[in-house]
Amino acid sequence: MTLAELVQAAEALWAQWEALAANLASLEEWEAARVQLLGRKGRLTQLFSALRELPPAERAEAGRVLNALKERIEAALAAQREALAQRARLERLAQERYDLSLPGKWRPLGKLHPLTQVRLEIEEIFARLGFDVASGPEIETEYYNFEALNIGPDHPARDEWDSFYLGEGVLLRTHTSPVQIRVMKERRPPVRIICPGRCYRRDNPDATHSPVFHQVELLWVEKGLTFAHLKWVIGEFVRAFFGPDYEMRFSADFFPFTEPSAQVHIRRKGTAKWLEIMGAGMVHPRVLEEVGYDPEEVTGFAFGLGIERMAMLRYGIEDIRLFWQNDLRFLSQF
Ligand code: 2NL
Repeated sequence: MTLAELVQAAEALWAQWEALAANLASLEEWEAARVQLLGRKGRLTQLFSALRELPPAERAEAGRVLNALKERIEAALAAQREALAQRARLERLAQERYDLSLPGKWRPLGKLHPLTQVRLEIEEIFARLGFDVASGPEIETEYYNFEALNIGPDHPARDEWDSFYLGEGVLLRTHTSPVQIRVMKERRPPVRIICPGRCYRRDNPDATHSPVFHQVELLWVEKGLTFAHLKWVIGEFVRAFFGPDYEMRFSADFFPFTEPSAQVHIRRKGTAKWLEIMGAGMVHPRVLEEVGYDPEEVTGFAFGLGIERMAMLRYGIEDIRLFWQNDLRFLSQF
């Protein structure tokens, strides 16, 4: 091969590259072209090998020609690669474009269970009156659940059938009163608390009974408290929870842990039916003594209400089992 032939071959190679470059459609094709031209067995490499066949005097000139060609091809390849990459990016972006006419994904909003809503509402009412929220264990001993509350061993509520026993002297609490016993033993009067929580009784489920239910109990112990203060607190609650259209009535009742004891009814003004909303009373002196308070020095009152019952009265729900069936047609109404 002569120098002239080599220069011609180099020009032919450039012409070939230009034809090839015009048709490169993808990065894969670009890579194939690069290997064809610059690869270890590529055309340009072959031309460089041909240098050896030239007379030594012509090799420098031929080398310059080939190196210049190599630089041009490399620069052209780099430019081509950038153009192809840009095209690929634009194509991908075009495919990714959002179609704002597509329907959105429907994500239903969750909300609190009606019993939770009612509990929080009751907590807020009493928080405004200065009561703290206290809680305690659902697994209790007979002492806290019964004995400290003046419920002796022969009281019918101690019967196996009314409580879930987990072992000797250990049971699921049947009310939240044991929380109040625990708090009173920990603190000195004045004590002003409400105790919301889950309770358990061995009732057969029906429209008004559930073996698991929720209670809020209230306790206020301080010097000089009377039944009149109890009526005031309950009256404030009735007005806040049921509204101004209700009147309230107390009648005599009995609980081992209060004396005197009462049940409280409310009635919408102008209607006939009285609805029972809670049991209440002045804390029995024996209960005060049991927690280390002096009944000659302080008095207290307490009441207990069922959260399910409050929710049923408020919303006109006739079957307590609806709270546990988790039917969204029911739950979504609250
Ligand atoms: C009801 C009646 C009541 C109490 C709960 C109570 C707690 C202590 C001391 C005295 Cl530590 N009393 N709690 C008092 C009266 C009634 O609940 O029928 N609830 C649904």
